[in-house]
Amino acid sequence: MSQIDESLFTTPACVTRCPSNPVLASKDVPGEPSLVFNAGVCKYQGKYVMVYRCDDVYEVLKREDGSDWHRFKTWIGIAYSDDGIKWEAQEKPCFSLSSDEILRAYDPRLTVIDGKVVMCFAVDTKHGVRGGIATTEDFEKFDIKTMTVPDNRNMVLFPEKINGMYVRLERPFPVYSRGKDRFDLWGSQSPDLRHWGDHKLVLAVEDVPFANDKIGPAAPPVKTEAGWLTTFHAVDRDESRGKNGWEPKWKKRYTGGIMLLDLENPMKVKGIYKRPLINPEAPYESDEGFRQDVIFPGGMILEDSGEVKIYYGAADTVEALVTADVNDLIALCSEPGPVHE
Ligand code: BMA
Repeated sequence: MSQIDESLFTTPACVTRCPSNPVLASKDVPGEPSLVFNAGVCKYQGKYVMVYRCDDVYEVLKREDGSDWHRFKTWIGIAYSDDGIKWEAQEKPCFSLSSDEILRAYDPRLTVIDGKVVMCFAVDTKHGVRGGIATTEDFEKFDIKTMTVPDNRNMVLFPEKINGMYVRLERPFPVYSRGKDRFDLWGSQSPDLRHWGDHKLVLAVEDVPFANDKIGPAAPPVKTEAGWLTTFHAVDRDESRGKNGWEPKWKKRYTGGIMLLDLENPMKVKGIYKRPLINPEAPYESDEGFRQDVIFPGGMILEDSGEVKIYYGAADTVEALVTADVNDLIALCSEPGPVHE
């Protein structure tokens, strides 16, 4: 595994952390679940809507080395906001899945398309990790359209059909051919949200100078005149990293990256920023919580004013927000993208 140049790891000056970060945390949510993070966000029917992951510790076991092993129950909660900053979490969870086969659903992402909300989510099952896609109009009834074969997750849907097809980004896990955790960002398309095909490699780990482990899609893309602007997450691993957060060892760092995809052919990267867009630096990102040094974007809103709001899970513990001007984000994506077949 290649060592990475540490000087790459800064957050550009055009990105501003919200002064009231974290915007949602355990204390804001009924029942105060241990961790509140990795949310999807959209604007729907005049409100900002956030669906967030709750992980609640229900048992602490001991590992052979004496360290604690936390067992979590997971569900998805919902909050509403008038300004995208101050959130009101609702009493009832809005989504959870479990059966003999399905262990949990988590990491939701929201896209509004043709007046309907589409939620993509990850599903842990006894036979692997699957990516789910469901539609809803009220966040109470969800119609599950599809679940991928294992292993796949981090799916995000584009907010409009392109050349008549729904398009998604996704992250399969090729465990034999690419080496441990060397996972890339792919895309595919569908006529009906149910049947997916024409899979293409969009961005590989080696295309990202601040990743040496894996990458994946983050928040659903937003449309700009320059292209589809979209975040991704990037992971670098350092075997010398030790205890960091609750776990005895946490060798990874997660950063958020940004790129522009071609408007007509969204499987092609037009431009990319070769440094992190959001680097873990604030205490709630890098010093406190369950797994420190984790930035995991899941929601991105382009306001009419040109302000972009990017929501992200921080340290797998709380939900935070940064803002930037859309033109500054486009200007960052100035390096040419890779050419993949
Ligand atoms: C990924 C997912 C995310 C999580 C991240 C950092 O593999 O499990 O849900 O936020 O790791 O722990």
